[in-house]
Amino acid sequence: MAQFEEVSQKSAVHPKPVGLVLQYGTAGFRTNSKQLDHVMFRMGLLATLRSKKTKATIGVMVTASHNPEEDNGVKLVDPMGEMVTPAWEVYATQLANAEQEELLTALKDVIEREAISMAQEASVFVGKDTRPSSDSLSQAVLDGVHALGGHNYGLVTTPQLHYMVCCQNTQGRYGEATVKGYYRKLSQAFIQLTKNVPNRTDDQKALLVDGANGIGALKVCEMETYLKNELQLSLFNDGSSGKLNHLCGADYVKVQQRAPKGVEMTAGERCCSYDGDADRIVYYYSGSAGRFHLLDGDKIATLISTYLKELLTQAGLDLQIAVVQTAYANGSSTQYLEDTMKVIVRCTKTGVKHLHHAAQEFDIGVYFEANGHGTVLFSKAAEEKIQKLAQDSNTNDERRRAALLLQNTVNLINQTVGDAISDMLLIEAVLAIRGMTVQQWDAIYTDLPNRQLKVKVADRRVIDTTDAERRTVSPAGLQEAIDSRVKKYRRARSFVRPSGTEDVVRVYAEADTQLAWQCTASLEDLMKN
Ligand code: 16G
Ligand code: ZN
Repeated sequence: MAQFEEVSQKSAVHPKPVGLVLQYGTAGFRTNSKQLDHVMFRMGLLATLRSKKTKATIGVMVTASHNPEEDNGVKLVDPMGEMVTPAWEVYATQLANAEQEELLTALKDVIEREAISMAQEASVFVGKDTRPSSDSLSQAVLDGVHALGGHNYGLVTTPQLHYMVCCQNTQGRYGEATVKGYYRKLSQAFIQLTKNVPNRTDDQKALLVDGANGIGALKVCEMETYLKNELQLSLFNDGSSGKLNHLCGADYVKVQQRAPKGVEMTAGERCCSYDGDADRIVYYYSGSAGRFHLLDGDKIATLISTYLKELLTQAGLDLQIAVVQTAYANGSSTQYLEDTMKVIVRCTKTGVKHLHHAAQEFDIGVYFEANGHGTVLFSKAAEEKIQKLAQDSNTNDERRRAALLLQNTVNLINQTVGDAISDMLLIEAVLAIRGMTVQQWDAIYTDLPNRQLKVKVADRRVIDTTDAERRTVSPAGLQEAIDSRVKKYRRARSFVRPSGTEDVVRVYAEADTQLAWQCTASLEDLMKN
Protein backbone atom coordinates (compact mmCIF):
# COMPACT_ATOMS: atom_id res chain seq x y z
CA MET A 1 0.00 0.00 0.00
CA ALA A 2 1.18 3.50 -0.80
CA GLN A 3 0.71 4.53 2.81
CA PHE A 4 3.23 1.98 4.02
CA GLU A 5 5.72 2.97 1.34
CA GLU A 6 5.51 6.52 2.57
CA VAL A 7 6.08 5.37 6.13
CA SER A 8 9.18 3.49 4.99
CA GLN A 9 10.58 6.47 3.14
CA LYS A 10 9.92 8.97 5.86
CA SER A 11 11.14 6.73 8.65
CA ALA A 12 14.51 6.65 6.92
CA VAL A 13 14.71 10.39 7.61
CA HIS A 14 14.07 9.68 11.30
CA PRO A 15 16.26 6.61 11.84
CA LYS A 16 16.37 4.76 15.11
CA PRO A 17 19.80 4.39 16.71
CA VAL A 18 20.46 0.64 16.66
CA GLY A 19 19.92 -1.02 20.04
CA LEU A 20 18.42 2.00 21.79
CA VAL A 21 15.59 0.92 24.10
CA LEU A 22 13.19 3.39 25.68
CA GLN A 23 10.07 2.91 27.74
CA TYR A 24 6.74 4.75 27.63
CA GLY A 25 6.85 5.71 31.32
CA THR A 26 4.64 7.56 33.78
CA ALA A 27 4.31 10.58 31.52
CA GLY A 28 5.30 9.18 28.12
CA PHE A 29 8.81 9.02 26.71
CA ARG A 30 11.30 11.31 28.35
CA THR A 31 15.07 11.50 27.91
CA ASN A 32 17.82 13.58 26.34
CA SER A 33 16.35 15.28 23.29
CA LYS A 34 19.07 13.88 21.01
CA GLN A 35 17.64 10.39 21.38
CA LEU A 36 14.09 11.21 20.50
CA ASP A 37 13.75 12.02 16.80
CA HIS A 38 12.67 8.51 15.75
CA VAL A 39 10.36 8.24 18.77
CA MET A 40 8.57 11.43 17.75
CA PHE A 41 8.08 10.25 14.19
CA ARG A 42 6.71 6.94 15.41
CA MET A 43 4.41 8.60 17.95
CA GLY A 44 3.02 10.61 15.05
CA LEU A 45 2.23 7.30 13.35
CA LEU A 46 0.72 5.81 16.47
CA ALA A 47 -1.42 8.87 17.20
CA THR A 48 -2.78 8.61 13.67
CA LEU A 49 -3.70 4.97 14.26
CA ARG A 50 -5.26 5.82 17.61
CA SER A 51 -7.30 8.51 15.89
CA LYS A 52 -8.52 6.08 13.24
CA LYS A 53 -9.37 3.56 15.92
CA THR A 54 -11.31 5.96 18.14
CA LYS A 55 -12.68 8.00 15.21
CA ALA A 56 -11.73 11.05 17.26
CA THR A 57 -9.01 13.67 17.53
CA ILE A 58 -5.92 12.54 19.42
CA GLY A 59 -3.31 14.82 21.01
CA VAL A 60 0.47 14.62 20.98
CA MET A 61 2.36 16.87 23.38
CA VAL A 62 6.09 17.43 22.96
CA THR A 63 7.47 18.35 26.39
CA ALA A 64 9.66 17.12 29.22
CA SER A 65 7.81 19.15 31.82
CA HIS A 66 10.11 20.02 34.74
CA ASN A 67 13.16 18.17 33.38
CA PRO A 68 16.29 20.11 32.37
CA GLU A 69 16.23 22.04 29.12
CA GLU A 70 18.37 19.44 27.30
CA ASP A 71 15.71 16.77 27.76
CA ASN A 72 12.50 16.38 25.88
CA GLY A 73 9.59 13.97 25.77
CA VAL A 74 6.31 13.07 24.20
CA LYS A 75 2.95 11.85 25.40
CA LEU A 76 -0.31 10.93 23.77
CA VAL A 77 -3.68 12.39 24.75
CA ASP A 78 -6.89 10.37 24.37
CA PRO A 79 -10.23 11.73 23.05
CA MET A 80 -11.61 13.17 26.28
CA GLY A 81 -8.32 14.89 27.02
CA GLU A 82 -7.09 12.14 29.30
CA MET A 83 -3.82 10.17 29.18
CA VAL A 84 -3.71 7.47 26.51
CA THR A 85 -5.13 4.12 27.59
CA PRO A 86 -2.56 1.62 29.05
CA ALA A 87 -2.82 -0.96 26.21
CA TRP A 88 -1.60 1.71 23.80
CA GLU A 89 1.32 2.59 26.07
CA VAL A 90 2.50 -0.93 25.32
CA TYR A 91 2.17 -0.31 21.57
CA ALA A 92 4.05 2.95 22.00
CA THR A 93 6.97 1.14 23.61
CA GLN A 94 6.94 -1.59 20.94
CA LEU A 95 6.87 0.91 18.10
CA ALA A 96 9.59 3.09 19.61
CA ASN A 97 11.91 0.14 20.10
CA ALA A 98 11.39 -1.63 16.77
CA GLU A 99 14.64 -1.58 14.80
CA GLN A 100 14.45 0.25 11.48
CA GLU A 101 13.70 -2.85 9.40
CA GLU A 102 11.06 -4.06 11.87
CA LEU A 103 9.04 -0.87 11.97
CA LEU A 104 6.48 -1.80 9.33
CA THR A 105 5.85 -5.18 10.92
CA ALA A 106 5.35 -3.53 14.31
CA LEU A 107 2.97 -1.01 12.78
CA LYS A 108 0.97 -3.65 10.94
CA ASP A 109 0.78 -5.65 14.14
CA VAL A 110 -1.01 -2.77 15.91
CA ILE A 111 -3.34 -2.29 12.93
CA GLU A 112 -4.24 -5.96 12.96
CA ARG A 113 -4.66 -6.33 16.71
CA GLU A 114 -6.88 -3.29 16.93
CA ALA A 115 -8.69 -4.08 13.68
CA ILE A 116 -8.07 -0.57 12.42
CA SER A 117 -9.59 0.50 9.15
CA MET A 118 -6.91 2.42 7.29
CA ALA A 119 -9.57 4.12 5.19
CA GLN A 120 -10.86 5.93 8.28
CA GLU A 121 -9.82 9.58 8.48
CA ALA A 122 -7.49 10.74 11.21
CA SER A 123 -7.09 13.94 13.15
CA VAL A 124 -4.17 14.68 15.45
CA PHE A 125 -3.45 17.87 17.44
CA VAL A 126 0.23 18.49 18.11
CA GLY A 127 1.52 20.86 20.78
CA LYS A 128 5.00 21.71 22.04
CA ASP A 129 6.72 23.57 24.84
CA THR A 130 9.50 26.16 24.55
CA ARG A 131 12.57 23.88 24.62
CA PRO A 132 15.09 24.54 21.84
CA SER A 133 14.60 20.94 20.61
CA SER A 134 10.80 21.13 20.54
CA ASP A 135 10.64 22.70 17.06
CA SER A 136 12.36 19.92 15.20
CA LEU A 137 10.91 17.18 17.36
CA SER A 138 7.34 18.32 16.83
CA GLN A 139 8.14 18.47 13.13
CA ALA A 140 9.15 14.81 13.36
CA VAL A 141 5.76 14.05 14.94
CA LEU A 142 4.04 15.86 12.09
CA ASP A 143 6.07 13.86 9.59
CA GLY A 144 4.58 10.77 11.23
CA VAL A 145 1.11 12.19 11.10
CA HIS A 146 1.87 13.61 7.60
CA ALA A 147 -1.14 14.15 5.36
CA LEU A 148 -3.65 12.39 7.59
CA GLY A 149 -5.37 15.46 8.96
CA GLY A 150 -2.91 16.69 11.57
CA HIS A 151 -3.38 20.13 13.08
CA ASN A 152 -0.36 21.84 14.51
CA TYR A 153 -1.09 24.13 17.44
CA GLY A 154 2.54 25.14 17.90
CA LEU A 155 3.41 26.47 21.33
CA VAL A 156 0.83 25.54 23.96
CA THR A 157 0.90 24.37 27.56
CA THR A 158 0.27 20.66 28.11
CA PRO A 159 -3.15 21.30 29.67
CA GLN A 160 -4.17 23.58 26.79
CA LEU A 161 -3.54 20.71 24.39
CA HIS A 162 -5.57 18.30 26.53
CA TYR A 163 -8.35 20.88 26.72
CA MET A 164 -8.50 21.42 22.95
CA VAL A 165 -8.55 17.70 22.22
CA CYS A 166 -11.52 17.35 24.57
CA CYS A 167 -13.33 20.35 23.05
CA GLN A 168 -12.82 18.99 19.56
CA ASN A 169 -14.21 15.56 20.46
CA THR A 170 -17.27 16.89 22.27
CA GLN A 171 -18.32 19.11 19.39
CA GLY A 172 -17.63 22.25 21.38
CA ARG A 173 -19.72 21.28 24.41
CA TYR A 174 -16.64 21.61 26.60
CA GLY A 175 -15.63 24.85 24.91
CA GLU A 176 -14.09 26.11 21.71
CA ALA A 177 -11.06 24.12 20.53
CA THR A 178 -8.74 27.13 20.29
CA VAL A 179 -6.30 28.80 22.66
CA LYS A 180 -8.44 31.94 22.57
CA GLY A 181 -11.52 29.89 23.41
CA TYR A 182 -9.63 28.55 26.42
CA TYR A 183 -8.76 32.07 27.61
CA ARG A 184 -12.31 33.27 27.13
CA LYS A 185 -13.93 30.38 29.01
CA LEU A 186 -11.58 30.52 31.99
CA SER A 187 -11.44 34.29 32.29
CA GLN A 188 -15.23 34.66 32.10
CA ALA A 189 -15.67 32.09 34.86
CA PHE A 190 -13.03 33.84 36.98
CA ILE A 191 -14.63 37.25 36.53
CA GLN A 192 -18.08 35.84 37.35
CA LEU A 193 -16.72 34.24 40.51
CA THR A 194 -14.94 37.31 41.81
CA LYS A 195 -17.22 40.12 40.66
CA ASN A 196 -19.41 40.10 43.76
CA VAL A 197 -16.58 39.94 46.24
CA PRO A 198 -16.79 43.26 48.12
CA ASN A 199 -13.80 45.59 48.50
CA ARG A 200 -11.08 43.55 46.83
CA THR A 201 -8.00 45.69 47.23
CA ASP A 202 -5.08 45.86 44.80
CA ASP A 203 -3.04 43.96 47.35
CA GLN A 204 -5.52 41.15 47.31
CA LYS A 205 -5.46 41.08 43.53
CA ALA A 206 -1.67 40.95 43.37
CA LEU A 207 0.17 37.71 42.68
CA LEU A 208 3.80 36.97 41.83
CA VAL A 209 4.25 34.26 39.20
CA ASP A 210 7.42 32.27 38.45
CA GLY A 211 6.98 31.01 34.88
CA ALA A 212 9.95 28.58 35.10
CA ASN A 213 11.22 30.24 31.89
CA GLY A 214 8.74 28.09 30.02
CA ILE A 215 5.54 27.98 28.03
CA GLY A 216 3.36 28.89 31.03
CA ALA A 217 4.99 32.31 31.17
CA LEU A 218 4.11 33.02 27.53
CA LYS A 219 0.57 31.79 27.90
CA VAL A 220 -0.29 33.56 31.13
CA CYS A 221 0.83 36.81 29.47
CA GLU A 222 -1.52 36.16 26.58
CA MET A 223 -4.31 35.53 29.04
CA GLU A 224 -3.79 38.63 31.16
CA THR A 225 -5.81 41.02 29.00
CA TYR A 226 -8.83 38.72 29.26
CA LEU A 227 -8.75 39.04 33.05
CA LYS A 228 -9.53 42.77 32.96
CA ASN A 229 -7.33 43.67 35.94
CA GLU A 230 -9.25 41.36 38.24
CA LEU A 231 -5.88 39.77 38.85
CA GLN A 232 -2.63 41.71 38.86
CA LEU A 233 0.23 39.45 37.96
CA SER A 234 3.94 40.20 38.29
CA LEU A 235 5.74 37.70 36.11
CA PHE A 236 9.28 36.45 36.79
CA ASN A 237 11.37 33.87 34.94
CA ASP A 238 9.44 34.70 31.79
CA GLY A 239 11.91 32.99 29.47
CA SER A 240 13.50 36.20 28.19
CA SER A 241 16.88 35.38 29.67
CA GLY A 242 16.96 32.43 32.07
CA LYS A 243 17.14 28.74 31.31
CA LEU A 244 14.07 26.51 31.48
CA ASN A 245 13.46 25.00 34.94
CA HIS A 246 16.93 26.07 36.08
CA LEU A 247 16.81 27.05 39.77
CA CYS A 248 13.14 27.88 39.30
CA GLY A 249 9.76 26.31 38.63
CA ALA A 250 7.37 24.23 40.70
CA ASP A 251 9.53 21.13 40.99
CA TYR A 252 12.57 23.07 42.17
CA VAL A 253 10.52 24.97 44.76
CA LYS A 254 8.75 21.85 46.04
CA VAL A 255 11.80 19.59 46.28
CA GLN A 256 14.24 22.24 47.54
CA GLN A 257 11.62 23.90 49.73
CA ARG A 258 12.99 27.29 48.85
CA ALA A 259 12.08 30.29 46.70
CA PRO A 260 13.07 30.21 43.03
CA LYS A 261 15.86 32.35 41.71
CA GLY A 262 14.77 35.64 40.21
CA VAL A 263 11.53 36.25 42.10
CA GLU A 264 11.63 39.44 44.10
CA MET A 265 9.30 38.62 46.96
CA THR A 266 8.68 40.72 50.02
CA ALA A 267 7.38 39.35 53.32
CA GLY A 268 3.82 38.04 53.18
CA GLU A 269 3.36 38.38 49.40
CA ARG A 270 1.55 35.56 47.62
CA CYS A 271 3.72 33.81 45.02
CA CYS A 272 3.34 30.78 42.79
CA SER A 273 5.53 28.70 40.48
CA TYR A 274 4.54 26.74 37.37
CA ASP A 275 6.57 23.87 35.96
CA GLY A 276 8.05 23.77 32.45
CA ASP A 277 4.84 22.78 30.65
CA ALA A 278 2.45 24.48 33.10
CA ASP A 279 0.58 21.45 34.37
CA ARG A 280 1.80 21.91 37.96
CA ILE A 281 1.64 24.78 40.41
CA VAL A 282 2.78 25.41 43.98
CA TYR A 283 2.27 28.52 46.13
CA TYR A 284 4.57 30.04 48.76
CA TYR A 285 5.37 33.16 50.72
CA SER A 286 8.09 34.46 52.93
CA GLY A 287 7.14 34.75 56.61
CA SER A 288 8.00 37.63 58.89
CA ALA A 289 11.33 36.13 59.98
CA GLY A 290 12.19 35.44 56.36
CA ARG A 291 11.12 31.82 56.76
CA PHE A 292 9.97 30.15 53.57
CA HIS A 293 6.43 28.76 53.63
CA LEU A 294 5.38 26.29 50.94
CA LEU A 295 1.76 25.59 50.00
CA ASP A 296 1.98 22.47 47.88
CA GLY A 297 -0.56 20.25 46.13
CA ASP A 298 -1.86 18.95 49.47
CA LYS A 299 -2.61 22.45 50.71
CA ILE A 300 -4.24 23.26 47.38
CA ALA A 301 -6.44 20.14 47.57
CA THR A 302 -7.46 21.08 51.10
CA LEU A 303 -8.34 24.65 50.16
CA ILE A 304 -10.38 23.59 47.15
CA SER A 305 -12.20 20.72 48.82
CA THR A 306 -13.09 22.86 51.85
CA TYR A 307 -14.50 25.51 49.54
CA LEU A 308 -16.48 22.99 47.49
CA LYS A 309 -17.85 21.25 50.55
CA GLU A 310 -19.03 24.54 51.99
CA LEU A 311 -20.79 25.46 48.75
CA LEU A 312 -22.45 22.04 48.54
CA THR A 313 -23.82 22.50 52.05
CA GLN A 314 -25.08 26.00 51.23
CA ALA A 315 -26.66 24.76 48.02
CA GLY A 316 -28.23 21.83 49.84
CA LEU A 317 -26.80 19.46 47.24
CA ASP A 318 -26.14 15.92 48.33
CA LEU A 319 -23.02 15.12 46.31
CA GLN A 320 -20.19 12.91 47.48
CA ILE A 321 -16.80 14.58 47.49
CA ALA A 322 -13.48 12.79 47.75
CA VAL A 323 -9.81 13.76 47.69
CA VAL A 324 -7.28 11.56 45.90
CA GLN A 325 -3.63 11.71 46.97
CA THR A 326 -0.43 9.69 46.60
CA ALA A 327 2.11 8.35 49.09
CA TYR A 328 3.84 11.75 48.96
CA ALA A 329 0.88 13.51 50.57
CA ASN A 330 1.91 15.00 53.88
CA GLY A 331 0.45 12.98 56.77
CA SER A 332 -0.97 16.16 58.29
CA SER A 333 -3.02 16.83 55.18
CA THR A 334 -4.51 13.35 55.14
CA GLN A 335 -5.33 13.58 58.82
CA TYR A 336 -6.96 16.98 58.41
CA LEU A 337 -9.05 15.86 55.42
CA GLU A 338 -10.24 12.67 57.10
CA ASP A 339 -10.65 13.75 60.71
CA THR A 340 -11.60 17.42 60.54
CA MET A 341 -13.18 17.80 57.12
CA LYS A 342 -14.61 14.33 57.06
CA VAL A 343 -14.14 13.79 53.35
CA ILE A 344 -13.24 10.48 51.76
CA VAL A 345 -9.51 10.22 51.03
CA ARG A 346 -8.02 7.75 48.54
CA CYS A 347 -4.37 7.01 47.89
CA THR A 348 -3.11 5.86 44.48
CA LYS A 349 0.19 5.21 42.79
CA THR A 350 2.18 8.21 41.57
CA GLY A 351 1.26 9.51 38.11
CA VAL A 352 -1.66 11.56 36.93
CA LYS A 353 -3.45 8.75 35.17
CA HIS A 354 -3.86 6.82 38.44
CA LEU A 355 -5.22 9.80 40.36
CA HIS A 356 -7.48 10.86 37.52
CA HIS A 357 -8.96 7.40 37.27
CA ALA A 358 -9.64 7.17 41.02
CA ALA A 359 -11.22 10.65 41.08
CA GLN A 360 -13.70 9.62 38.37
CA GLU A 361 -15.41 7.31 40.84
CA PHE A 362 -16.99 10.13 42.83
CA ASP A 363 -19.57 12.85 42.22
CA ILE A 364 -16.74 15.31 42.83
CA GLY A 365 -13.18 14.03 42.87
CA VAL A 366 -10.45 16.47 43.87
CA TYR A 367 -7.04 15.06 43.02
CA PHE A 368 -3.63 16.55 43.66
CA GLU A 369 -0.13 15.20 43.87
CA ALA A 370 1.96 16.91 46.53
CA ASN A 371 4.13 18.21 43.66
CA GLY A 372 1.26 20.46 42.56
CA HIS A 373 -0.30 18.49 39.73
CA GLY A 374 -4.03 18.21 40.09
CA THR A 375 -7.55 19.21 39.22
CA VAL A 376 -11.17 18.51 40.11
CA LEU A 377 -13.50 16.15 38.26
CA PHE A 378 -17.27 16.52 38.32
CA SER A 379 -19.46 13.60 37.27
CA LYS A 380 -22.02 14.29 34.59
CA ALA A 381 -24.80 13.84 37.14
CA ALA A 382 -23.14 16.30 39.52
CA GLU A 383 -22.79 18.91 36.78
CA GLU A 384 -26.42 18.50 35.83
CA LYS A 385 -27.64 18.88 39.43
CA ILE A 386 -25.55 22.04 39.86
CA GLN A 387 -26.80 23.49 36.60
CA LYS A 388 -30.42 22.73 37.36
CA LEU A 389 -30.26 24.41 40.75
CA ALA A 390 -28.44 27.45 39.36
CA GLN A 391 -31.28 27.95 36.89
CA ASP A 392 -34.10 27.27 39.33
CA SER A 393 -35.76 30.60 40.06
CA ASN A 394 -37.97 29.04 42.76
CA THR A 395 -35.10 28.25 45.06
CA ASN A 396 -34.01 30.62 47.85
CA ASP A 397 -31.24 33.16 47.37
CA GLU A 398 -28.57 31.44 49.42
CA ARG A 399 -28.95 28.11 47.65
CA ARG A 400 -29.04 29.78 44.25
CA ARG A 401 -25.97 31.88 44.99
CA ALA A 402 -24.04 28.75 46.03
CA ALA A 403 -25.20 26.89 42.93
CA LEU A 404 -24.09 29.76 40.68
CA LEU A 405 -20.69 29.82 42.35
CA LEU A 406 -20.42 26.08 41.82
CA GLN A 407 -21.40 26.44 38.19
CA ASN A 408 -18.73 29.04 37.51
CA THR A 409 -16.22 26.95 39.44
CA VAL A 410 -16.92 24.02 37.12
CA ASN A 411 -16.30 26.32 34.14
CA LEU A 412 -13.03 27.59 35.59
CA ILE A 413 -11.56 24.13 36.08
CA ASN A 414 -9.75 22.27 33.32
CA GLN A 415 -11.11 18.81 34.03
CA THR A 416 -8.95 17.09 31.44
CA VAL A 417 -5.71 17.32 33.43
CA GLY A 418 -3.89 19.39 36.08
CA ASP A 419 -3.45 22.93 34.77
CA ALA A 420 -1.28 25.57 36.44
CA ILE A 421 -3.17 28.52 34.93
CA SER A 422 -6.63 27.14 35.69
CA ASP A 423 -5.58 26.03 39.19
CA MET A 424 -4.07 29.46 39.86
CA LEU A 425 -7.30 31.22 38.87
CA LEU A 426 -9.34 28.83 41.01
CA ILE A 427 -7.12 29.34 44.05
CA GLU A 428 -7.21 33.12 43.59
CA ALA A 429 -11.01 33.03 43.30
CA VAL A 430 -11.39 30.84 46.39
CA LEU A 431 -9.11 33.07 48.47
CA ALA A 432 -11.07 36.13 47.32
CA ILE A 433 -14.49 34.60 47.94
CA ARG A 434 -13.53 33.32 51.38
CA GLY A 435 -11.64 36.52 52.23
CA MET A 436 -8.54 34.54 53.13
CA THR A 437 -4.91 35.59 53.14
CA VAL A 438 -2.19 33.17 52.12
CA GLN A 439 -1.17 32.95 55.78
CA GLN A 440 -4.67 31.92 56.83
CA TRP A 441 -4.72 29.31 54.10
CA ASP A 442 -1.34 28.02 55.27
CA ALA A 443 -2.59 27.79 58.84
CA ILE A 444 -5.38 25.30 58.02
CA TYR A 445 -2.94 22.60 59.12
CA THR A 446 0.80 22.37 59.72
CA ASP A 447 2.89 20.16 57.46
CA LEU A 448 5.00 17.50 59.10
CA PRO A 449 8.66 18.23 58.33
CA ASN A 450 9.58 16.06 55.38
CA ARG A 451 12.32 15.39 52.94
CA GLN A 452 12.77 13.57 49.68
CA LEU A 453 15.90 12.61 47.87
CA LYS A 454 16.99 10.37 45.06
CA VAL A 455 19.52 7.57 45.16
CA LYS A 456 21.28 6.03 42.19
CA VAL A 457 21.30 2.24 42.38
CA ALA A 458 22.52 -0.51 40.04
CA ASP A 459 19.03 -1.64 39.05
CA ARG A 460 16.03 0.19 40.41
CA ARG A 461 13.66 -2.44 39.01
CA VAL A 462 14.55 -4.87 41.80
CA ILE A 463 12.34 -2.75 44.05
CA ASP A 464 8.72 -3.76 43.89
CA THR A 465 6.04 -1.91 45.84
CA THR A 466 2.48 -2.46 46.99
CA ASP A 467 -0.27 -0.52 48.81
CA ALA A 468 -0.08 2.49 46.44
CA GLU A 469 3.73 2.46 46.67
CA ARG A 470 3.71 2.88 50.44
CA ARG A 471 5.35 -0.48 51.14
CA THR A 472 7.96 -2.60 49.38
CA VAL A 473 7.52 -6.31 48.71
CA SER A 474 10.99 -6.90 47.30
CA PRO A 475 13.91 -7.14 47.76
CA ALA A 476 13.37 -9.25 50.85
CA GLY A 477 14.10 -7.48 54.10
CA LEU A 478 13.91 -3.93 52.72
CA GLN A 479 10.51 -3.11 54.24
CA GLU A 480 11.63 -4.47 57.62
CA ALA A 481 14.73 -2.30 57.46
CA ILE A 482 12.59 0.76 56.72
CA ASP A 483 10.16 -0.10 59.52
CA SER A 484 12.92 -0.45 62.09
CA ARG A 485 14.21 3.03 61.25
CA VAL A 486 10.82 4.70 61.09
CA LYS A 487 9.70 3.47 64.48
CA LYS A 488 12.39 5.55 66.18
CA TYR A 489 10.49 8.76 65.35
CA ARG A 490 7.09 10.13 66.23
CA ARG A 491 4.39 10.40 63.56
CA ALA A 492 6.97 9.08 61.16
CA ARG A 493 6.31 7.56 57.77
CA SER A 494 8.70 6.63 55.03
CA PHE A 495 8.79 4.80 51.73
CA VAL A 496 11.06 4.13 48.79
CA ARG A 497 9.96 3.64 45.19
CA PRO A 498 11.64 3.34 41.82
CA SER A 499 11.14 6.50 39.76
CA GLY A 500 9.01 6.21 36.65
CA THR A 501 10.82 9.04 34.90
CA GLU A 502 14.49 8.80 35.92
CA ASP A 503 16.96 6.02 36.59
CA VAL A 504 16.88 6.54 40.36
CA VAL A 505 15.13 5.37 43.50
CA ARG A 506 13.18 8.00 45.41
CA VAL A 507 13.26 8.10 49.19
CA TYR A 508 10.67 9.99 51.22
CA ALA A 509 10.38 10.47 54.97
CA GLU A 510 8.32 12.64 57.27
CA ALA A 511 8.21 12.87 61.06
CA ASP A 512 6.98 15.36 63.60
CA THR A 513 10.45 16.84 64.04
CA GLN A 514 13.25 17.67 61.64
CA LEU A 515 14.49 14.16 62.42
CA ALA A 516 12.91 13.23 59.10
CA TRP A 517 16.33 14.34 57.84
CA GLN A 518 18.11 11.64 59.78
CA CYS A 519 15.59 9.09 58.65
CA THR A 520 16.08 9.81 54.94
CA ALA A 521 19.85 9.97 55.38
CA SER A 522 19.85 6.59 57.01
CA LEU A 523 17.64 5.19 54.25
CA GLU A 524 19.96 6.67 51.68
CA ASP A 525 22.82 4.69 53.21
CA LEU A 526 20.65 1.62 53.25
CA MET A 527 19.81 1.95 49.54
CA LYS A 528 23.42 2.48 48.57
CA ASN A 529 24.52 -0.69 50.31
C1 16G B 1 5.44 12.51 35.97
C2 16G B 1 3.97 12.52 36.27
C3 16G B 1 3.72 13.08 37.64
C4 16G B 1 4.49 12.30 38.66
C5 16G B 1 5.95 12.21 38.30
C6 16G B 1 6.63 11.21 39.19
C7 16G B 1 2.17 12.89 34.69
C8 16G B 1 1.59 13.82 33.70
N1 16G B 1 3.26 13.34 35.30
O1 16G B 1 5.95 13.79 35.92
O2 16G B 1 2.35 12.99 37.89
O3 16G B 1 4.39 12.88 39.93
O4 16G B 1 6.07 11.74 36.97
O5 16G B 1 7.92 11.02 38.75
O6 16G B 1 1.70 11.78 34.92
P1 16G B 1 8.82 9.88 39.33
O7 16G B 1 8.17 8.56 39.01
O8 16G B 1 10.13 10.08 38.66
O9 16G B 1 8.91 10.10 40.80
ZN1 ZN C 1 4.63 19.19 33.89
